[in-house]
Amino acid sequence: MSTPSADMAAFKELLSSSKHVIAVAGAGLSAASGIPTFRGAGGMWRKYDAMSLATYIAFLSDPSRVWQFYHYRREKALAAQPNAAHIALAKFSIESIRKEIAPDATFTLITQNVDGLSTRALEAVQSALPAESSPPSQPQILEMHGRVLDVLCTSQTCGHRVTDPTSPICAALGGTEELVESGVIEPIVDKADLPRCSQCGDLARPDVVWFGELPHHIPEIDKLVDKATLCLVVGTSSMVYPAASYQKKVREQGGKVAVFNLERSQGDSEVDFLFLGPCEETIPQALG
Ligand code: BV8
Ligand code: ZN
Repeated sequence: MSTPSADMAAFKELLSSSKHVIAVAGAGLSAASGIPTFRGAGGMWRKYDAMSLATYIAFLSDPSRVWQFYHYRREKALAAQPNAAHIALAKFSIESIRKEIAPDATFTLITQNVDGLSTRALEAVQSALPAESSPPSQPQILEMHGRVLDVLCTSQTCGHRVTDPTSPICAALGGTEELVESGVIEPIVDKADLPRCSQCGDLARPDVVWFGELPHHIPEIDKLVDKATLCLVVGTSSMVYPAASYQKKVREQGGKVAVFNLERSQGDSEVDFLFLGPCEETIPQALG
């Protein structure tokens, strides 16, 4: 396998003749917006490995700690703005704009991120344009791991889910986000004071996909991956599955893969293009 090319002109040439493009994004896409990545800072939140908190078992055993982790991430998401990479990907998903760059291409962004910034970027781009003449031929964004501002009732008989942007989501969690920095012993928030379901009053959980849970939109994503001729991999360590498996699948079916990352990531020595640098710079160059 030859080494990946860093020739942006050659990539733009390929993009202009691509038929079915997907982008698989991870936490690095939102880093420039101030959202901590999973493995940045050693993947730690307070003294915990972030990955160990993103599980249902962790929630069952310590809902206070897990809710403080998600309250911290909610507040980060609420304070953040989409960056130039979110905007460039959003513009590329608008058919009238994409046609200038890749006339025959379809495009969907598949994001692992739960911060909602890609959706906010698309809404901002769409509001600045006249309405598209026809609806997009396929979904523009698929948030496969859910959204951190969504909450889900833990009662099996209720299961009410709602987007709740309230800050703080409940009084008892207010102010705990500061404790991350000072590293003080975390408070224990009584279960009764944690977020409750607005329908039945039972304990609510963050409505994100935890490890061991099935990601959203899998059948749709599998179809898009199967027909993809070009896969952009943006700001992900490519260590979480099934998202990490898509680039290899596209390559195996004869498609091309371009990685956009600040540093080397899993599987990137086998790809066609590797653009090392901040994606908030390289993605606007690539899609502009
Ligand atoms: C599942 C929501 C069954 C919560 C998250 C094989 C197949 C299927 C499953 C597995 C498998 N092997 C193992 C599994 C199990 C597991 C898994 O992958 N484990 C890992 C640890 C090995 N997967 C699951 O459990 C998944 N469910 O498999 O169900 C199934 C599946 C399919 C079909 C049928 C059945 C569910 C996984 C979802 C977990 N939830 N998020 C939350 O956010 O709290 S994942 C979590 O990690 C985040 O979403 C995050 O996005 C994601 C991945 O991390 P990255 O995004 O890559 O972030 P990271 O910090 O690692 O890297 C950041 C990168 O950005 C770095 O490379 C850095 O260099 C770069 N960067 C930084 N700044 C910039 C930058 N790049 C460019 N510019 C910059 N400025
Ligand atoms: Zn309920």
